[in-house]
Amino acid sequence: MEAVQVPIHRIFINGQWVESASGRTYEINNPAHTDQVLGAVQAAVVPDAEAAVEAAHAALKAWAGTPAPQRGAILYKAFELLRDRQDEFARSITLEEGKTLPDAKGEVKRSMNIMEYAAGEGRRMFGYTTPSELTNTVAYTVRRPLGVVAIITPWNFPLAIPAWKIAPALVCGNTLVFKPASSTPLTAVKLVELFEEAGLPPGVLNLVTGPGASVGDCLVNHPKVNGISFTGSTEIGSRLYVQAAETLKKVQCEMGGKNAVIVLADADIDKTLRGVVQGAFGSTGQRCTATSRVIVEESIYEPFIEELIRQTSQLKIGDGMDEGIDVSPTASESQYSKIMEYIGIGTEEGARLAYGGRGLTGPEYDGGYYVEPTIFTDVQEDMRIAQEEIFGPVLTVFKAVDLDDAIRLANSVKFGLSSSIYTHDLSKGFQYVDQVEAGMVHINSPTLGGEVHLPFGGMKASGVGAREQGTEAVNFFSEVVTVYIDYAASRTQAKFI
Ligand code: UN1
Repeated sequence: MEAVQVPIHRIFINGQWVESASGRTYEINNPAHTDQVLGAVQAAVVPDAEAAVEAAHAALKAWAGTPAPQRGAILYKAFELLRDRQDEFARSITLEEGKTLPDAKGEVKRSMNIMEYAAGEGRRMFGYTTPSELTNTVAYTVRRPLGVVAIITPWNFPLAIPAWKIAPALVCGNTLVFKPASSTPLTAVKLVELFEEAGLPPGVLNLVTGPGASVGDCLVNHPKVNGISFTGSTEIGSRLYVQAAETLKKVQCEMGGKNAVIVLADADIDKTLRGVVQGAFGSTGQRCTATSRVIVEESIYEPFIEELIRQTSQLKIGDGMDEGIDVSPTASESQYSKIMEYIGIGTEEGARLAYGGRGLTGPEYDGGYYVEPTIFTDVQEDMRIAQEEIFGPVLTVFKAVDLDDAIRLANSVKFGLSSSIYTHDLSKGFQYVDQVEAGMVHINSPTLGGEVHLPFGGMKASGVGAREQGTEAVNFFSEVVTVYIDYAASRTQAKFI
């Protein structure tokens, strides 16, 4: 076959698109058709990361000194550009990540919301004033940027997660080094181009692409990096947290989940099933808020499972670019292998494979990383498939005696990201809200997603540091400075203790 020329993208340092010091590039493939090469990007190395940090450091003073409403205006321009190019961005996401086009469009819309919201924060960079206990004294707080911040993002939301970190970080006056996941850098390149076009000054946002470890280590250890916002696995996040402590960086890690839906006997079963099926198999289960456990009250267990299997069997599996697809391929070969390995583990552990479980082959599927939506029943809470994050279309089902038992099961994992209950019993719903160990709690809606003006994140092994999005993001990306002014200059020594 004739070699097709693919675009080779550069990294972005100090306002210039440059080649990596490594002199190496690598190719990105479409997970639905692995022989389709979408483009090539630089395999950045430590000197690139160092140059990016230096550029960010040099740009910091001027950007931090730019009034926040002006910083917000640049974000608003970037929002408008994204609004104009929604379809192009959605296609880019589907091509490199594999999610369905409607999901990708949703991700773009969410990213627009984030940028629009963060732009407005430029006019709401509030501190507060309060009476001092001393005479002739004014006391108030102001916000300052953290400084140089490293933004490290995963492959499953190539646009939205970068957007929800970068936009608030920029409006708070930080300068950034952005390191996207090695398998989804193409949408990241587009996002950085968008900010460049919106008028961001050189050095404020720098991009390094490529496989992680050494570049990531450089950013995490670098003395000129003041903060890190990371989304990814609990394993990498906890290592990063330890490492960053050495230089006392501010850290925000958004990590894994093992999110449960509790279904009580009084729930509207039809709506519940739609929420569970969407939560478990939408986006091919590759999101940290995906539903991976469903805990069903005993009295409705059998009919619920029967209907769950029936609805799952109707899902249409295929290339995310095609119309009417519910479940698209997993994002990469390593994802595919990991998910298939867990399906094997579940079977060996003695859970019952009630539906699915196969990697799909055949003319429609060859050349893509397709896994069938999979349901395990008779799952014991100490099994690995009940405890570990699989990050794929695999749902484990549990039976609970009553609400207390269901909450106990929901809390029986190390994670605490998102959770949901389906019930019309107000009292039970509120007991659940009080007791469930999760950072995001839903009643009668799926475990997925969130609104951009509300905090996003989890407890236990799902997150450390401040929540993302909403006003919490501004709290993470800024330092609060407390100011006392003795305007009569009347005191010779401090009066408060
Ligand atoms: C969502 O559920 O809509 O990596 C967003 C993840 C999460 C984001 C999920 N940080 O899947």
